[in-house]
Order: sequence, then C-alpha cells, then structure tokens
Amino acid sequence: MNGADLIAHILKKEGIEVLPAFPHSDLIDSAAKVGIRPIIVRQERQALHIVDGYVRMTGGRKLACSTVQNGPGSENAYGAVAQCYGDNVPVLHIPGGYDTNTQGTAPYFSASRNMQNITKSAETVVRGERIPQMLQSAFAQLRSGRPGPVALEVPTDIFTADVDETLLDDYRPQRRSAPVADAAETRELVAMMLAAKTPVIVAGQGILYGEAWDELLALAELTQTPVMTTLNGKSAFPESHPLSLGCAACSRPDPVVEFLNRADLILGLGTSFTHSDYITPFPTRGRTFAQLTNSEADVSKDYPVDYGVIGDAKPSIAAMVAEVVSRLGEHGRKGEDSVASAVAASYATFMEKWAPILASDEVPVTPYRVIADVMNTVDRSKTVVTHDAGSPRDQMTAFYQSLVPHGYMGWGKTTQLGLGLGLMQGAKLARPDWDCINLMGDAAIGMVGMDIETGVRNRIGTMSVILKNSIMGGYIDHHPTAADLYGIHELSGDYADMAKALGAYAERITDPADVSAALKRGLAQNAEGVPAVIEVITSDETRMAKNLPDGV
Ligand SMILES: Cc1ncc(C[n+]2csc(CCOP(=O)(O)OP(=O)(O)O)c2C)c(N)n1
Ligand SMILES: [Mg+2]
Repeated sequence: MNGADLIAHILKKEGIEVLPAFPHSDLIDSAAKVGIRPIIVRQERQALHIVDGYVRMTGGRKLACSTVQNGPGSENAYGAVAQCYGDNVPVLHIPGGYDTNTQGTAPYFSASRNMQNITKSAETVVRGERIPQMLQSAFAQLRSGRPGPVALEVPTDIFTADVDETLLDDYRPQRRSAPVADAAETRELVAMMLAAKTPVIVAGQGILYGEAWDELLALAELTQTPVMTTLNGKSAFPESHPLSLGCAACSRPDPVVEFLNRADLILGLGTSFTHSDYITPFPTRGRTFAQLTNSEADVSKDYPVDYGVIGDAKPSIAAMVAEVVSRLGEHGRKGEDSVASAVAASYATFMEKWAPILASDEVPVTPYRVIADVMNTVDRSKTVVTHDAGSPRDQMTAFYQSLVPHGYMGWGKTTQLGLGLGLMQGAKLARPDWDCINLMGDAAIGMVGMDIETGVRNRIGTMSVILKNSIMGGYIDHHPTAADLYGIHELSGDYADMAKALGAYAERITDPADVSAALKRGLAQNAEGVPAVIEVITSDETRMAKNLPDGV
C-alpha cells in the first residue's frame, strides 16, 4: 500500500463517494480502486466548484474531496478554494505537492503556504505515517465548528511511498459535534424576543448546516416573528410562509426593507451578520442586535451586537422553542395574525409593481419572465436552483421563492462568475433525485462553459439557463469611456450551438411563450443524464428590487 492508497481507504471510511479531479494525481487511481468515483473536469477550478455544491447540498452531512496535480493544477485551483473560504464551505482539497527532494528552492508552488489565508487549515504531509492523524484532524475541522475548506498537500513522493497498511486500523472517522448554547443564554435570547415590540429574525446558512429549519419554523410561528434569510441562508425558511419577508441580499423584496425599518430587535440565527455588497445592510441606530452563531469570530464582526451567543443552530433554537413554550404555552402566539397580515400587505404592494414584469410578454424577453417561468415550471419540492454573479443573482434572489430547505443555493460573499454550473453539478451528484438548475449570464458561462462537457461525459444531468443579453449588465456605468470607445461591456457567442457541440441538449429561445416548454424538454433530458442548456435571448434589464432600509 502506498500513501495515495492509504488516503483513499481513509476517504472511504469517511464516507466519501466522489472525487472531482484533474490529473495527474496518484489519488485518482487509488480512489477508483476503493470505489470512489473520480470525475475529471476541464479545469481545476471546476473540481472545487463541484465539491462546493455537493457539500452545500448535503449541509456538510456528506463530504467530498478534490485532487489536482502539484504546480499548475494547484495554482489553478486557488481561486475556487478562496470561494469556499469566502462562503464558509467545508471542502476537503488534496492537491499534489512537489517532491520533498526538490522543495525549498524556487520556483515551487506550495499549496500549504499559499492557502493559509483561504482555508481553515492548510498543511503538508511530510511522512506517509502522518497521513491518518492529519486526515483525522482535517475531518474533525470539516465536520464541526465554523465551516471552511481544509487543504492537505501531499508531495508526489509521499503519494507513492510505501506505508504500513495497519495504519488504516488506527483511523477513527470523525463525527459532527453540535454544541448547545448555554441554557441561561438561550433563555435571555427568548426574553429579548418576547420583550421586543417589532423583532425580526435573520436566518443564515447555519440553519441549513445545522438542519435547524423545523426549529426555526416553530420559533417563528410560536412567537409570530417575521423571518428574512441571508443570501447564503436562502431556503432555510419557506418563502411562501405568511411570516416570510424574503431574502435580504443585494436585491430584496420591499417587506425586508419595511420590517427592518420598523424593527426594534434584529435577531440573527445561524448567521455571521456579514456586511458585504451582496447582502442587505441593516440599520443599527435604535436597534438591539442579538446573534446566535457557532463561531466567536463572527460575533460583533460587522455589526454592533448587543448579545452574542455561541451554539449550534439546531439544539440551541430547540432550547429557545422549549423556553417559549414554557413561557407562553404550547400554542404561543399562534392564532394572532397581525404580523402575518402586515407582511401580506407589504408583499401585495410590492408585487403590484413586479407581478406584471414577472409575467411580461416583451421581446427581447426580460430575465424576470424567465425566472418566474422556472419557478412555475419546476417541482419546487425537489428542485434546487442557483444564480450566478452579475444581474442574474440580483434578479433572482428577490423573486424566486424557495419552498423547501436546499431548494435554493444562495452564495456570494465572494462572487466568482461561473460558480453556479459547478454548484449544480455537485448538487446533482449529491441528490440525483432532484432537478438542479443554474441561471447564468454571458460572462459567467465564459468562465466555465467547457465544463458543460464534464456534465455530458459524466452523465450529470443539470440544466443551465443562459440569460443572454450580450453584455455585462451594468458595466457601461463602471467604464463609460471604454464602453463608448471600445465596447468593452459587449460579449458575443452562440451558447446553444456551443452546448450542442459539446454533447448537451440545447435550445435557443427568443419568444417568452416558449420558455416553459423548453424548460420541460430540458428537464426530460436531465432525467436521462443529459445536461441541458436553454439559451434565452434577453433584454438589457435594468429594473432591480433594490430599495434600501432607512439610515444605512
Ligand atoms: C471571476 C470574476 N471576475 C469578475 C467579476 C465581476 N463581475 C461581476 S458580474 C460581471 C459581469 C456579468 O455579466 P453577465 O454574466 O453577462 O451577466 P449580466 O449581468 O449581463 O446578466 C463581472 C465582470 C466576478 N464576479 N467574478
Ligand atoms: Mg450578460
């Protein structure tokens, strides 16, 4: 047994089933020998994106691993590891490293050195015998605490070095630990909620990783507290629920704004309360902030938090629910409908403006019509959709209503164009019984388009809806002179033709009346393991739901 074999056996013990990769890495062959499926991508970045999507889709309950070669492979994977770090995704990355006999003199790319600032941990294995202990530590970090990527660089001669196979017997698979917040602290959170006049809950991706959606729902209903999600937390709370305000992203439904304006308590559950261009800023003056998170590094990070509590979402919110029941009785405030009525009134006013746009017959097609047609065509109880960077994100997050946990994959603390395709390929591998759809613009497909062929070759039947406006939306404003003189915002290409040439099912749509039927035909192909690309020629849509709360 060599080092790569030992790693593969340990990955198997940890329940790893897929290994997105790009050669050469000895781990690819060793993984195949133990029944872990290698998936060869067209560039290293995509391997990480697929693992990223896989792990998000399982809430970290099933992990996956990527491997790439030393030097160029490891260099090319860097950006995608940084994306996982930005969004706190627990991805295991095992890049090759230069032979230990050649390390220490330039040039050699050291993943463990270079990835220090974009991982939870980045280390190099220097002896084969260290593999079990180092992987045990890696998996402990992947399974518990604040999620994040872990890189374990393996020099080529460590992959090939003979190791004692009894080392495998010492390996202990690592389990997830979900610490419950201190009882007095959860009681105090509830006391703050019940004393507040106009509280709102901000639900983050900690709800998804903690699988705490039932507890969140119970807490919201018992206390009649309205809920908005963060961008990463979208789908943690059913967006059709009478207490749902929607997703507080770079764009947002007006109920988010109105309820933030009147809020006296902003209670974050499973959120880092991160301030970013892609997240709705919260007004702070006159508001109390309380936060439940599993990481002390997130408490009071970007907002003045009055009360930060450390705990895993599920057991801690369950404790809050028990406290509410003990104070208000088993039905709590259920039956009082004043908050839900106010939410409904706010939504009705908001949709007066937007419903006609979502149903618009205009040609070229508005992206909003496409988003509405996706939403109304798919079975949202077993479909996950995601946006891409650029206008598709801002057009989707406010209007695509997710109904079930993981029905939407929200991302974007850093926003790598093209991530959406790999996320959905990973989601499909994790949940083959679900439909997985990414919506992306021209620039986004430009980053990863060849990896449609990865889906074809590996029979990963996802759908990509291309919103083709032939520009980088909004980019004239960033570079007016260059746009005027050189057209730097313009893009061209026929993506349906390209996708067909790569072996996918593809259609180009120009009439809004054809969108829904094309989506159905694409989904039928997906069911046969064939990726689908639906290219829709869209308008340069500039209308956005971007009202801001007062005082931000
Ligand atoms: C890797 C990367 N580089 C640059 C950006 C900055 N960026 C964000 S959106 C965008 C243009 C998006 O254009 P397109 O995909 O056509 O979508 P549209 O807004 O036109 O719908 C750019 C350049 C980014 N998010 N990621
Ligand atoms: Mg575009």
